[in-house]
Amino acid sequence: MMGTLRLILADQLSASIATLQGLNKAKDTVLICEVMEEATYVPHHVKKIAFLFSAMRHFAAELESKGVRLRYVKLDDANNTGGFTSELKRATKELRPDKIVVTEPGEYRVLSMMKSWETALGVPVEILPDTRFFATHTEFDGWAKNKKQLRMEFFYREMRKKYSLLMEPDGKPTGGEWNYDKENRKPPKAGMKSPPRITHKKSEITKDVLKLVRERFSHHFGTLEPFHYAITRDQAILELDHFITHVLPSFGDYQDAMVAGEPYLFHSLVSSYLNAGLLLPMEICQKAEAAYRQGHAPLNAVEGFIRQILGWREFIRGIYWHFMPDYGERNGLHATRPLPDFYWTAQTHMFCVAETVRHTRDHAYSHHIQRLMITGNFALLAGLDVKQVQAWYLAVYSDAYEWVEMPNTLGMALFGDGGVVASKPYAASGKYIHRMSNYCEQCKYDPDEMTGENACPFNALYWDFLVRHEDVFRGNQRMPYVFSTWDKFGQDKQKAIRAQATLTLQKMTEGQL
Ligand code: FAD
Ligand code: DLZ
Ligand code: SF4
Repeated sequence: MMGTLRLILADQLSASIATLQGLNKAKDTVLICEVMEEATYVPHHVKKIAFLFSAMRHFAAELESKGVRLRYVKLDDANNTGGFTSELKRATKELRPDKIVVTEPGEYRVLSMMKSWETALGVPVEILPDTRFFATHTEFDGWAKNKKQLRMEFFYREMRKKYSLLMEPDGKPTGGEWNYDKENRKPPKAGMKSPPRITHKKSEITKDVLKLVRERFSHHFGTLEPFHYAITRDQAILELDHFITHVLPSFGDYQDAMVAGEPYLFHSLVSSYLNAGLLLPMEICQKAEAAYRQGHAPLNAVEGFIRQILGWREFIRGIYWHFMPDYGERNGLHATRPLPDFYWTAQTHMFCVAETVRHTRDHAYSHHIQRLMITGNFALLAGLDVKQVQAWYLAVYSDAYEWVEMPNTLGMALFGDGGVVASKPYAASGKYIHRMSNYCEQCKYDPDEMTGENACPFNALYWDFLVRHEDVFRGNQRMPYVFSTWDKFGQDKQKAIRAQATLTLQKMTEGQL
């Protein structure tokens, strides 16, 4: 062969991916490979592996049906060498391409690998920008330059203007405000349920993949079946349209609510499809905006939803690439306590944590507030090791790749990046969880108790965390009343709270929490 070898990764399954631009069907070959190294660098949830392998196989089949020459390497192919570099080496030897083309990856680890290929393989390697995002690296770096603080809200406004999303002809934001977040914090109503979600008929490809994953990854975390994921772009679009019509109108109001037995509530579930490339960010935002313009969904819901994708998702990506590789080594609050087993087993009396881990285990999903204010908040308050916590988040969610997982975990949830992503820690006691969920009703612990056998562990841990890091937080302008409340407790109460926190951490270590 004398053409180009074009490598597509599992999170690059878009027809518009830069790798496929300028493809010569007569000469070029597209390489897609299922490799053990990627499936195990963290022990990914079985549903995540099944979703990606099935989506990869379907994407390859679509390309083939359009006459593209494909080299698809299955995980159990006899000659599979198990890694990107070794698979490229094998392909290069057999196909003798003039050059290799690839789109930049979503992880620094893989980018370093890519940068070594030209030397390792002796073939020119072209690494193209990932054009599926709203902001380029240069654009984000330019925005971030010379700013003392990077705030998502201001970056988001730039993106709104640039892409004319929810903007009026006079240059003002639709409705007059940029952000309707204060309307998006309603606690759940009694008996609240998520509208039913779409499931898809399983293809033979998916059945084969499920069998493979059952055989090869049964020791990984998670429940494989029932398996409801969309694995093609058409199926993902069906889910998106269903969300826009039936779920989006309530997305805003109950964005922060949590309900036992309801992993999805009014969330979109698009992250796995978006991050893998089955859906594109612009089409999602445009469909949401159209729902508002046609009177199907209120502005607080649509603005809130668009802000997640146009604002948060892009901001998070910008942060990752702007601060890597140094970012990955940060541990601003020196958090080093080992991750307790209940993050994997759900064996804890804390109902909120057990329920979030159960949702995660069964669906490779939990929604943002569960990730941030339950498992994330506990890890923050207990001072759990930042690397272990990040590895957990990277493994257990079907939408997790380091570019998006790391700033969310290290920066937003663990306040471990020195305050880049968050200007104050998302630390909360049982009171917040009690207000925003129905979890406490089913819990052994009492959210109103600070000390004693039945006290909610989050309560004493919350104060202990703040006091442990008093040097960092006492002067924080965004936490004016916190320390004055602590000061008013008086010495006896303060001592009792700290003793309770010590006991709680000891119980955690002993598996008794
Ligand atoms: P919705 O609530 O319906 O939101 C719509 C979309 O907005 C999401 O699909 C997502 O693409 C985007 N979005 C919303 N919030 C964020 C955010 N903070 N950062 C980036 N995009 C956002 N998201 C991931 O995609 N991958 C991860 O690995 C990931 N890890 C996280 C770890 C922690 C500790 C926390 C607190 C958040 C994490 N998030 C991650 C962000 C967010 O929780 C998920 O994007 C969201 O829960 C996905 O569900 P959904 O599609 O139903 O989202
Ligand atoms: C997450 C993942 C998994 C589980 N398996 C593969 C795979 O077999 N082949 C592949 O191309 N990509 C896989 N991925 C996604 C890669 O790890 C992903 O491209 C990086 O995480 C982002 O750079
Ligand atoms: Fe969680 Fe505390 Fe409520 Fe139990 S009482 S569910 S531990 S917040």
